[in-house]
This record gives sequence, C-alpha cells and structure tokens, in this order.
Amino acid sequence: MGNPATDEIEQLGAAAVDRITGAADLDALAAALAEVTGKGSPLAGVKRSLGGLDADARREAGQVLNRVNGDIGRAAADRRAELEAAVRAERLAAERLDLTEVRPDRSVGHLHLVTQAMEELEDVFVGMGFTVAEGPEVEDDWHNFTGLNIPAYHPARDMQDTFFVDLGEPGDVVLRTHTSPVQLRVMERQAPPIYVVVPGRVHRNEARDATHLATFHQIEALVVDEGITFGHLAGTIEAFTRAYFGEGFGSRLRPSYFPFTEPSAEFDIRRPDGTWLELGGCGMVHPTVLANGGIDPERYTGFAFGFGIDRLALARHGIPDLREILSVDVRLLEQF
Ligand code: FA5
Repeated sequence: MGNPATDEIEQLGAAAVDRITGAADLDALAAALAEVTGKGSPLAGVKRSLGGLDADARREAGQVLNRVNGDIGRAAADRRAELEAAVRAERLAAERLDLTEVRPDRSVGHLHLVTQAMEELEDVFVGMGFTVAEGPEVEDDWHNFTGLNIPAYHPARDMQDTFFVDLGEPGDVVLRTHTSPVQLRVMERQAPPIYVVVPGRVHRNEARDATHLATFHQIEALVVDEGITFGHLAGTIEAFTRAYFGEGFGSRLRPSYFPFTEPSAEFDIRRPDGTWLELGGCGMVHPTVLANGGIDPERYTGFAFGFGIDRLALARHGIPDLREILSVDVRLLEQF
C-alpha cells in the first residue's frame, strides 16, 4: 500500500479541481480558490501534518502536494479565462450597435443645424439675385488682413486673435478669421457688377463660451456696381431680414468701425417681441479695398456685410449656449 498522505492529497486535489471547474462566475471562482487553497483548507491542514512523517514519506508527499497545487493553479487560470471571455461576450452583445437598424420615425438622418441655416441663407440670397462664391480657409496675410486695409501694426488685428499656420514666412499664412478675404478674391477674378454671398468656416483663437466658438461660420455679402449707395445696403439688409425671419421682423444699423468699410455699421435684427439680436457688421467697401481688388473706386462703389451663422441658427431655435453646436448627443440633434 502506498503512502496514505499522498492518497489523501490526490483526493483533496481532485476535489479542489472539481470545485474550481464548477465555479459559475468570477466571484464564485475567487471564493472556491480561497476555500481549497486558503489557510483553513484541508490541503493546508495536510501540509501542516507532513512534519510528522518520516523523511522519505515527507519527500514523496511534498512532491505530490506540489503537483496537485500546480493542477489547482492551472484549473483556476483556465476557468478564469473562460469566465472572463463570457463576461466580455456578454458586454459586447449588450453594447453592440446595429448599424443596419432602420428607425421608422427617422430613417435617413438630417443635416446639422448650422448646415441647414447656411443652406437656407444661400437660398434666400439666391432668391434676391446673388450668386454663391467660396474662398480658401487657409489664407495669406494679404487677403485676410493687409489687403483689407488692416496693416500689421493696426489695433483692429487684435479684434481677431489669429491661428497661424507654420508655412512660409512667420505670420504669413493664417486660418481665415472671417469671410471678408473672399471679397478680395472675388474682385480679383471678376469684374463688376458683383453680387455674391460667401458662406464659410472661420477660426479665431478664442476661449469657448456661451457666445463664442474658436471655429464658427459666417456669411458675407459683397455688391460692387456703379451707383451703389448706403441706401442699397440698408434696403438689402431689411429685405433679407423679412425674407429669412419672416414678417414682424425688422433691422437697424448702428455706427461702427471696420477698416475695410467706410462708413461702417453693426446691424441688428428686431424680433416681433421688440428685442434685438446683434447679427454682424457691414458698410460701404473702402476705396482702398476696391483698388486692392483691381477695381476703379472712382467708377464703382459697393457694400459688404458679414454675420455669424452659428449664433443665428441657435437664436432661431431658442438654444442659449453656442457650445451645444458641437454636441454629438442625438437626443439634441434629433430635435431639429
Ligand atoms: C467681422 O468678422 C467682419 N468681417 C464683418 C464685416 C463684413 C464687416 C463685411 C463689414 C463688412 P466681427 O468680428 O464683428 O466682424 O464678426 C462678425 C460676426 O461673427 C459677429 O457678429 C458674430 O455673429 C460672429 N462671431 C464673431 N466671433 C465669434 C465667435 N468667437 N463665435 C461665434 N460667432 C462669432
């Protein structure tokens, strides 16, 4: 007959492996492991009693104990891997997105609020006889500033804190801070009469808050023709306001300053409840800017205006914080 201690160890080991293999989840596995290998476990008791055996029997029992402990360790590792895989599979199943899902109420999605506003604005201006023009978002200093009568030393540059692109001479290439550079680009490629609107993305190095974003959108209008007056500017803004916002809305101009227009004004929209919404800037195109665009300021005059689309789109939907524009929360996006 063999060493009774080794028989007991083999039996305890087999029972321990069964116990571990049968653990239903990771918590049960941890509990089973503590039970079969912990200080109070039967195997620990046998180990303590080995001291009473003679040398040969102790060595033999020690070897069996090591092997059994190895078996238990491997069984535990295998079971843990199985249980963890099951947990992962369960979580994946729960979090899986069904990209083929068809929502009966809204199966095709829709354009972003700002894109919608941009397209509506284009439609209104096209209806008034304008064409749509575009220009680059990465601009040179000439078109964004200097050619618009904003020389390097001019404090008006501080009004538009700029992102510079690491290209060419330092400070030469910028992310456009407004859509006004496209005034020059249109004048360079087209002789008057000019009646264009320019929607587009612009960038300023500004801290985001409820009324400011670092990347936002503007739409610019430029008219250059013979005999254009400030009256045409005011009338166009009023006509646009009624066409876009509807009856009951009106506009007003307040004296202001922009280096590229003279005279200049801010324009506000009057809501039916009598409150005012500040929209943007405008004015008669400065003669220097006309000349920079290759147009004879003695023969032609023009007006320009530009305003922020993001604030406009939000105001229309009664959303108080501009940062919502960046939200990817479908609960918000689906409302528009
Ligand atoms: C300009 O950008 C001029 N280019 C407008 C102009 C065009 C004047 C043509 C004369 C002739 P201003 O910096 O004020 O002006 O910006 C115009 C509008 O852009 C603001 O009224 C506002 O609606 C919007 N805007 C400006 N900064 C931000 C910002 N950080 N976040 C969101 N909207 C902004």
